[in-house]
Amino acid sequence: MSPPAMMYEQPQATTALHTKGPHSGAVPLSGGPVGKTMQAKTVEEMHGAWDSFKFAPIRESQVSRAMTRRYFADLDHYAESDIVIVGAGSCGLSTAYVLAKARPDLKIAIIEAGVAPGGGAWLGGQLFSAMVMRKPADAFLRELGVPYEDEGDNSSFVVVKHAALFTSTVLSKVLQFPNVKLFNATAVEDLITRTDGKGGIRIAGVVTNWTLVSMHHDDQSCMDPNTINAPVVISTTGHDGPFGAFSVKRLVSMQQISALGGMRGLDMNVAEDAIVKNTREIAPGLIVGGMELSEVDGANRMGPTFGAMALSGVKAAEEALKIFDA
Ligand code: 48N
Repeated sequence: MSPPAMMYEQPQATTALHTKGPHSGAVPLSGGPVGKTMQAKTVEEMHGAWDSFKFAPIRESQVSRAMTRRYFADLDHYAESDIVIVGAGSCGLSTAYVLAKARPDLKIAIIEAGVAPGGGAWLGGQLFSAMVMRKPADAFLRELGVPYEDEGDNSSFVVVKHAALFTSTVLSKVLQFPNVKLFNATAVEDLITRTDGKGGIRIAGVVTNWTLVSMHHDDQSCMDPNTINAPVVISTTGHDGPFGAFSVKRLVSMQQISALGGMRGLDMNVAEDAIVKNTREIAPGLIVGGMELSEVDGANRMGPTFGAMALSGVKAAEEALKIFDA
């Protein structure tokens, strides 16, 4: 005979930050008696009480259900998104922040191939920690609340003491928006298209798969992908690399653009202005920003300065809103 199922009420949330999730609530527990749980409302109350410390009891299946219920509910919810952002690097995250703040009514899905979002923005350059942003990108840092050091009134740039401070701050803010879902460790491996009846196409969403699956299509049997429909896709997949410049490369292989311009040599002054100014809709329904743009436009690279990534994200968001407000 199985042990009596015991109802275990989840402890009431102790701060406003902890809200009951969509699938929380009393769940049956079976197995040993529910031990006395430390009723600590604050960390301070735990000091000196370790001898009697005990976590609230749990059943492993509760953990599994807490994760999978939410994940698959999100997959269902975002199967029809308003905007998909491909790539959660500094440009993609900046885009997501501006869009999610401006339009809380829009469903925004971010697809990031890496387990860790952030792209190349965890270090300032060549493993050095500090991140340089040229003015006026300091305005975006103030918008996010990222502290920085100004190199002086006549300086043309500011310095964030660690690149991870910028990236973790924008990532944290983006993840807190209720209308944003980050699907990381997930790759966009194709674009959904519709014909415009005149020999052209409109981008209408993305084709996704677990990144590990995308990387092993050649050595496993066919593993079909998933899809997300969206009228606007913003691609910020960075310059060339294993997954880089994904969408613009796909436009070439779909013969929608003849060839990539190919990223040019490093020229900070030329590169950053061009990337921000030219962030745009390069095919109906597809906006490209950040360093992916350098590959299609043949723009210069800027090296270890990130103001253009942030402001290209601001511009990409504005270009997307133009489409929605049209
Ligand atoms: O950081 P990146 O590579 O791209 P951006 O454009 O956000 O920022 C570029 C910036 O880091 C620089 O390169 C700096 C300024 N240096 C310039 C220079 O001159 O060297 O982020 C792109 C993200 C990454 O996290 C990738 O994992 C992801 O996009 N990604 C994808 N995610 C999903 N599906 C894909 N097909 C895909 N391809 C790339």
